[in-house]
Amino acid sequence: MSQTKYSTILRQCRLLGTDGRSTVDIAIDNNKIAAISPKIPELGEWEIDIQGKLVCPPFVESHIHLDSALTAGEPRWNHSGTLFEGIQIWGERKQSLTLEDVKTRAIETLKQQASQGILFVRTHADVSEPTLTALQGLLSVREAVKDWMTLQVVAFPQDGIYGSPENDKLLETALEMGADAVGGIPHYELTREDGVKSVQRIFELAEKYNRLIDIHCDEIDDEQSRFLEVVAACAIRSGAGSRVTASHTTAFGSYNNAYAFKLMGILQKSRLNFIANPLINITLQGRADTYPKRRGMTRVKELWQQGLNVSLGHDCVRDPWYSLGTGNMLDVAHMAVHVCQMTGMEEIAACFQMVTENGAQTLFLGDENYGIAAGKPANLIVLDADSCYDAIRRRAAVRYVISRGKLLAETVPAKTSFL
Ligand code: 17E
Ligand code: FE2
Repeated sequence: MSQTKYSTILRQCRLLGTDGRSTVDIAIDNNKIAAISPKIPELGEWEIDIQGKLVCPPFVESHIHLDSALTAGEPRWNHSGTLFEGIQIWGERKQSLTLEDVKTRAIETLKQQASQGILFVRTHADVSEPTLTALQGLLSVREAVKDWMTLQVVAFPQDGIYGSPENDKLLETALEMGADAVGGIPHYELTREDGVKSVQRIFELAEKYNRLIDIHCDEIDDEQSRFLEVVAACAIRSGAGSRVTASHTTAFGSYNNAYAFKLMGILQKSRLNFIANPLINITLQGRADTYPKRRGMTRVKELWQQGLNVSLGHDCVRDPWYSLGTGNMLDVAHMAVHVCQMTGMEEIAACFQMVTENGAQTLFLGDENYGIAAGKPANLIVLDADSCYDAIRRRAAVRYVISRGKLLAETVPAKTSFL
C-alpha cells in the first residue's frame, strides 16, 4: 500500500530537453530533491499535478544594480538615454542614500524577482561613495533574504577606481566588509593607462581577498575601447578565468573583424564568463550614431558558438539608466533572441540556458547547488509552458516557485475568453 513518504511530490513534470509526452514525478523532502522517476509510488503530504508543464531550475539574474533599482526619475529623468547621463543622475541621487532607502528598494525588487522565478541574484553595489551606504545596505539584505534567495554582492566603483583619490581604499574596504566579488569600470577611468591599471588592481585584490571578479568592461561603442583583452590576459596569467566575468563588453560589437577574430582566440584560452544585458544596451548604446545605428551588443552568438559561457542580465529595474525593467528573465531572453538574432530553435534554447544554467556557472554556484537532480537543494520553478521555446515566445507565467523545498510564490496565469 502507498504511504506518505515525502513532504511534497510534483506529478507529471516535463523536464528541459525531454521530447514528446514523457514526464517525471519529483519528490521533495528535507529541502532537497529526494527522488525523480517516471512514477513515484509513495505519496507526498502535499502533491501538485503539473500536467506536463515545464519544470526547470530557477532563473539566475547574473547582473543587476539593486542599489539604484526603483529610483527612475529621481531627481530627474535621463533625457539623452546615455550611460553617462545615467551616471550623473545616479551621482545626484546617491547623495541622499540611507540604509533604509537601499534596503527597502532592494528587498522589494528581490521579491518581484523571486515571484518571477529568480532564486539567484548577483547585484552590483556602488562603492565610489564615501559612506559605503549602498554596500552596507546590500550586505544586510544578503543576510535578510538568505532563507529564500541567494544574493551575491559585487563591490563596484561606479566612478572609477582612480577617478578620485579615496576610491581605491573604498574598494578594498568593501572587500574587508564582505563583498563577494570585485568590480571595475576600466572604460570610464580617466585614461587608457588608468583603465589597464584598474584591471590589474582588481585581480590583485581578488587574489588577496579570495573573491570573484565581475568587471563592467568596454560598455561603450568606441571600437578603441579594448580592456577585454586586458581582462583576458590577466585571467590567463592568473588561471582564474572561470571565477572572472566580463560584463556588457558592448564595444566588442564594434571591433573590426580582424581584431575580433584574434581576440576570440585569446578569450577561448581565458575561459572568462560573459554577461550581456540586451534590454538596456539596445537602448543605451548607439546614441552617438545617426544611421546606420549600431545595436551596441557584444557578440553573444559568436561567444556561444565558441563554447564560452555567456549569461544574460536585466541590469536595471527602473533606474537612471533604464526606466523600464520588470525583473522578468524571460523578457531578457526574448530581447536577446531578437537583438542577437538567435532565432534558430537551438539558439532559442541557448538563450534560455543563458538565464538559467549559464548564470549559475557565472555565479560560480557549484554543480551541487544548482539543477534538478536527486540530492540537490529543492530550488525549482514550474512554467506555464510546454518548452523553453514556448516560455520565451509567450514570456510564460511562472506558475510555482519552490525555494529550499517550500512554495515561495504562485502565479495564476491570465485567462482570456474570445467572445
Ligand atoms: N552603471 C554602469 O556603469 N553601467 C550600467 N549599465 C548601469 C550602471 C546600469
Ligand atoms: Fe551594469
